[in-house]
Amino acid sequence: MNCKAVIFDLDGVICFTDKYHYQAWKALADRLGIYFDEVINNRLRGVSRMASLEIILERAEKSYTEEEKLAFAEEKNNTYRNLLKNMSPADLTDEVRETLEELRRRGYLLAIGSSSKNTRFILGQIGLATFFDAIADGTDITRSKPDPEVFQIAAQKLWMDPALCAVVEDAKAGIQAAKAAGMTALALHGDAENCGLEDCNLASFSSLLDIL
Ligand code: B16
Ligand code: MG
Repeated sequence: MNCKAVIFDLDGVICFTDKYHYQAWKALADRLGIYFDEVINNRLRGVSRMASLEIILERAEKSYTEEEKLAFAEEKNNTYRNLLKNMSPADLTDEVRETLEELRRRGYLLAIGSSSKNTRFILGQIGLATFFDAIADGTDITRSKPDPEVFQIAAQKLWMDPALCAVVEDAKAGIQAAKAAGMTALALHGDAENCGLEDCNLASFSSLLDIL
């Protein structure tokens, strides 16, 4: 594989903030009396906060104004950020940390490509605030995955040809985004696995070291 840079999704790949997203959306949905479960939650992976809210509101019995929706999104984000305060470097697995360090030793450029506006806060919590060569996140983009924008910006920040970038993703929307950006798409966990668009399924995070 001709690859010089690896762009990692954050939520569901580097760390498991997905359980906190679920808890925070569930609290909001329960308060509003809207049915929400883990299956619906899977559709939120890699999707922006407002687009996630729209998916949840598909089950609502009334419609809400834009102002109300913005307030709901803020309420969810406040709950989510409170949960993120519980995270620490212990939430980064040895496997992920050692694999990242080995990739760096082998000379790959390493970046984050996440839809989350909380990316830098999360990286700080798990001790990776200054580790990556570039970060492209929800604060850089106008369109979330499956649009390729976040990965294109990550490649630009690395000064790297997209064709030489591999993306590691847990969401089908992320695999679609990587392919649309002209990158190699590596699926790990989630609905990315066997979605039919990936170039390769990773058995584990550390199997990156065998594939690259
Ligand atoms: P925030 P990723 C995505 O992160 C999450 O998978 C998705 O569930 C979330 O809605 C999105 O970030 C926005 O997050 O509300 O923190 O801005 O998988 O692209 O790293
Ligand atoms: Mg993800």
